[in-house]
Amino acid sequence: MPNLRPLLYTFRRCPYAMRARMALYSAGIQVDIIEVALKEKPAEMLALSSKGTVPVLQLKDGRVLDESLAIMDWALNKNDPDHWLPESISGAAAKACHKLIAENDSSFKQALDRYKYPQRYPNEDCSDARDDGLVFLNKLNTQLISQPYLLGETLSYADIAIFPFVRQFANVDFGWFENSQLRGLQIWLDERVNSQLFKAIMEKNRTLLLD
Ligand SMILES: N[C@@H](CCC(=O)N[C@@H](CS)C(=O)NCC(=O)O)C(=O)O
Repeated sequence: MPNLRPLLYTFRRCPYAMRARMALYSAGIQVDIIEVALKEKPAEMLALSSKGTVPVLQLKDGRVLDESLAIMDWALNKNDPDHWLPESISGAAAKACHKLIAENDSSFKQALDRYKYPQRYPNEDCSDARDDGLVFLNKLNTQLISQPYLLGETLSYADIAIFPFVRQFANVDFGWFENSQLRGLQIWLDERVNSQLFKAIMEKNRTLLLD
């Protein structure tokens, strides 16, 4: 039987799932939510996407999106009331956006994992992980000193896709982050984390993203 609404498999604290939930929320797309225990993934989710990562979105027509950026793109291409899609700014902004997210999702995420969970890498020396991550944070901070958002004067796809990862990094040792020289980044992160949008998508015990 077809779903009445798209079905989102998510994990509340996963930064990839957060970016997907924010885009769905902004687009005003109602979805049914299944909160997944990563240690015990539902067979139904694995049947849709065998790679076993969240988020996974099953559309009403049965199509499956199992990459967070694909979910963001799908939602915002349906409805982008706040003009998050970088293409709505300029071609150059779109290029800068995708480059920044690619760096976030590769080298920064690698540093984040080693900083946050060094025990998962028993054969690696993770003592430089924070400094490795700082390279990306410094880059973001430089941009955020001269402008309020990563791509300029307005909140965009890049801010939404990246800040959940910066939040995780900052929370590993928040005292260190607060005392760092990353002033632009601190203000930006604080605003994002305290936004109504973020609070809404982090609410517990939701069965639906929007009612
Ligand atoms: N490239 C994927 C990555 C998603 C991902 O790695 N999610 C993590 C949770 S934050 C996950 O599901 N990991 C599988 C596991 O821990 O078993 C995306 O953008 O959606």
